[in-house]
Amino acid sequence: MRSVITSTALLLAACASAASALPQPELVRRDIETNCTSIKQRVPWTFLTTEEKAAYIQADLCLIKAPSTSGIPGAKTRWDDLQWPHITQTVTVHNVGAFLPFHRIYMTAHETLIRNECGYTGRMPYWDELAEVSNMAGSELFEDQYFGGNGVGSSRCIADGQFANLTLRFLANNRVSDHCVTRRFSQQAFQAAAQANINRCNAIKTYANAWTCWSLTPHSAGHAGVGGVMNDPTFSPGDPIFYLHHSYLDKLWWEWQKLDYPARLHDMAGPNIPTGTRPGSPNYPPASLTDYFGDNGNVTTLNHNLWMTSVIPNVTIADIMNLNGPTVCSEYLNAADLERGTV
Ligand SMILES: *[C@@H]1O[C@H](CO)[C@@H](O)[C@H](O)[C@H]1NC(C)=O
Ligand SMILES: *[C@@H]1O[C@H](CO)[C@@H](O)[C@H](O)[C@H]1NC(C)=O
Ligand SMILES: *[C@@H]1O[C@H](CO)[C@@H](O)[C@H](O)[C@H]1NC(C)=O
Ligand SMILES: *[C@@H]1O[C@H](CO)[C@@H](O)[C@H](O)[C@H]1NC(C)=O
Ligand SMILES: [Cu+2]
Repeated sequence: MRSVITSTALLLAACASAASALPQPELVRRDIETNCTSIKQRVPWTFLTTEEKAAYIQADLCLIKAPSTSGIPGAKTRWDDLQWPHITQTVTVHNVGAFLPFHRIYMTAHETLIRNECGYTGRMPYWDELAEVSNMAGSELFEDQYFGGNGVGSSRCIADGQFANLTLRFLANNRVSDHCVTRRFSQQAFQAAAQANINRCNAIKTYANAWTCWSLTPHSAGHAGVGGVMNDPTFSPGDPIFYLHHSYLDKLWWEWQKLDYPARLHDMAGPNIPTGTRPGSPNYPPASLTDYFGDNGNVTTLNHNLWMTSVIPNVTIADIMNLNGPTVCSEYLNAADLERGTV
């Protein structure tokens, strides 16, 4: 891990020359001392080495080829097993305070599987959406040797890239039916990744108000920009690009948390059932989902249980609030720092 002295020196140097009144997350110290001993790095996709890129794709393909071990009806592969926590809990992990925490631990669930079951040893990539906001379709991610490009024809199935033949199983409401990975690129929808939308969220002081901001435009950019499977609230993790998008969103939340350190390490709030969903209505979550929250009320708390079905053990929101803590034990590196060679 990089020394605290280096980070502090950087911070002081940066503050001295900072002219803007806007929050500047990249200038905030990144390393927070914890019991996490071998911190794992997350870098923009384009900063992975060629070997890491190939190994990362191979690791996802390994999960796609490996037989399911979960016993979930309809699951055939480990990729299906990994999708299940998101499929079966869609109504209680979106439009709620636990939205960002759930997706933070979900990134770790994916990382754990590719490292433990598929031998991935590289750094984890995120999609640096802001850097690519002017030309999403031109992203290196969509090249043939990686994630492939836009959907084609009336089916919108992807026809090139390393996941061209990926068959997904799960649809909404736990239904099972084989389908392909579809995409329908929209550069217009991707514009939501713009800096102004990030600034707007960073200017909000409490999680109670900030979580909805993050869940709107910065979140919609990757989903609606890629379109197809990615634009479905339930089965979007079927497209391997999902993990790079949500890791980026997680980075944005983490940067917001560090804007008021350490207070925001413990700032949790928001409804635990989507607002406007009334008890007794057809979309009200069943007791099988709500009974395990552990919130003792209708507000999301640090005590909230995050369930990754059989993929990795349950944790609470308290466990994942500190990205550098022992549960996630990761840090995000910015393109600018990597280019300057300061990390
Ligand atoms: C680190 O671990 C020690 C011993 O297990 C514990 O007492 C301490 O609270 C932990 N510190 C953090 C920051 O988690
Ligand atoms: C997909 O399947 C087709 C037909 O079997 C095959 O030619 C192609 O190489 C496969 N592509 C990938 C990326 O596996
Ligand atoms: C929780 O319920 C109370 C009482 O019905 C309500 O006033 C409050 O707005 C609710 N809070 C959330 C976060 O839904
Ligand atoms: C994890 O959470 C789920 C959902 O509440 C629960 O059914 C399961 O028993 C929990 N697992 C453990 C080991 O506590
Ligand atoms: Cu989601």
